[in-house]
Amino acid sequence: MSTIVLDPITRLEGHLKVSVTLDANNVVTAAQATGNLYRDFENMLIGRGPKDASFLTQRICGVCPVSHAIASAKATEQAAGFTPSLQSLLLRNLIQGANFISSNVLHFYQLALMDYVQGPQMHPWTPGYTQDFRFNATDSQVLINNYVAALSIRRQAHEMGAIFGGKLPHVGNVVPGGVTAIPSATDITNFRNYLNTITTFIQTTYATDVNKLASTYSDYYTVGKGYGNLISFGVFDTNTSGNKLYPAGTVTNGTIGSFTQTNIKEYVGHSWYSSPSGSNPASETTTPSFGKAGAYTWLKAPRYNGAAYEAGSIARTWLSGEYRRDVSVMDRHLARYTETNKIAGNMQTWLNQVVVGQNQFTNLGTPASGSGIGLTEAPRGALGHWLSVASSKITKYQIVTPTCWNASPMDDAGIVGPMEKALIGTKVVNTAQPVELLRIVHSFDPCTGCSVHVMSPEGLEMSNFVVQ
Ligand code: NFE
Ligand code: MG
Repeated sequence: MSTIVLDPITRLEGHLKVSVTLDANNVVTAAQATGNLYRDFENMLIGRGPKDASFLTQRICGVCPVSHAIASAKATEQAAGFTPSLQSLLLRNLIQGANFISSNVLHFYQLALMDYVQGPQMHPWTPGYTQDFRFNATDSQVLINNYVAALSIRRQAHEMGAIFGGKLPHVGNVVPGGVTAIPSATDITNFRNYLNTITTFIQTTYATDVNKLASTYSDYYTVGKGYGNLISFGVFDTNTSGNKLYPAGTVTNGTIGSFTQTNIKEYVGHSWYSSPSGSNPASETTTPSFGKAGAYTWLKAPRYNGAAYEAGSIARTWLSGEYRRDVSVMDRHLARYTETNKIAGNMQTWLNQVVVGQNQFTNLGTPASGSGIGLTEAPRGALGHWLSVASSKITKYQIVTPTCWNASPMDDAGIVGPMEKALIGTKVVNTAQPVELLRIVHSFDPCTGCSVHVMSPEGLEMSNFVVQ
């Protein structure tokens, strides 16, 4: 029996450690994912004005801030009994769509692809692993060129989103009451020009590269398999009645079911918290307790009806029916591509529906009391904000992020999180270069900045790679 500790895992957002135990054949028999960062957003929001939360919670993350703004605005709007106009929903879709494209392109090219392509012998590609690179020199060079081209596409996706968002990554225009931007004809033309350029990249370069990866590494259709349980809160409103491009729902052992937020509970038996375990976020509290016996992470363990569920593109595309295969490393990459293309196509439709010069923003008063739940999807999956207000101040705020679903620790019933489950059973060919583990972790596109909303002493140790 031996162990491998990867800490920190690079090319993801935040600080994540993964520890695995191997048997005599170098097959993973146990895995622990550790979020090494504690940030306290849920407590720091208490006592503040609810309308400020859409600005503050965006600072959880620079990769998915738009989804936090929308979840927060929705929670406050629900507490105020307000439904935004169609124009506001369309503008939110366009800003959030730009952010999804930016995030998914970033993930494929900058965060994941270099697990499969040997980069030039320079930073940021060195030292890097040398294990199991299968592309020939010509293909490798093409992929590296596209890595660079993707940086420009990502910038353009940000510039596109900023047309209606005000700026990016953290937008100023998405607030409770709608979207404050009043689109001009020039804004729409500029947005469309960006969207056309980006769509061409998605449909040519990204499509070619993700399919090339899938055919060259087809064995990864059987690596990193999850529970087969998927969850989505639904995203991209297509009308004011709640219809969405991607519906909310669950997939449980391959069977599609409904989604009811009251079935969500968060467990902290193996997390560094002393607050009660097993509460729905509406009644949950967050009390840090670093070093708690039996705990190994700052992430809580959200569960749906007591089971672990995976969130992300694969959940959305499974429920919408556009990618309904399996759940493996390669399926996650293909699902992410599939939805990126679909979102870009639908952004053309939403752009056509936007009315030039129309201001449908409502300057909401601060709700004096009440509660609200804002559910949406971030690029990495299901995102919820649970809000309670009394005397016009926040009295409770709970956030459950996609990476909390995916990189969650073992819960109180002994069920491990989806990423831990995906690691177990993996054969590591060369324990000095456990590239298989890196590929599995990266396929989830984890973000620990989001998921552990004070650096621990451990977090200060910026490089520690132990193979025993
Ligand atoms: Ni920091 Fe996030 C997304 C959220 S986390 S990236 O997408 O919420 O999983
Ligand atoms: Mg939380």
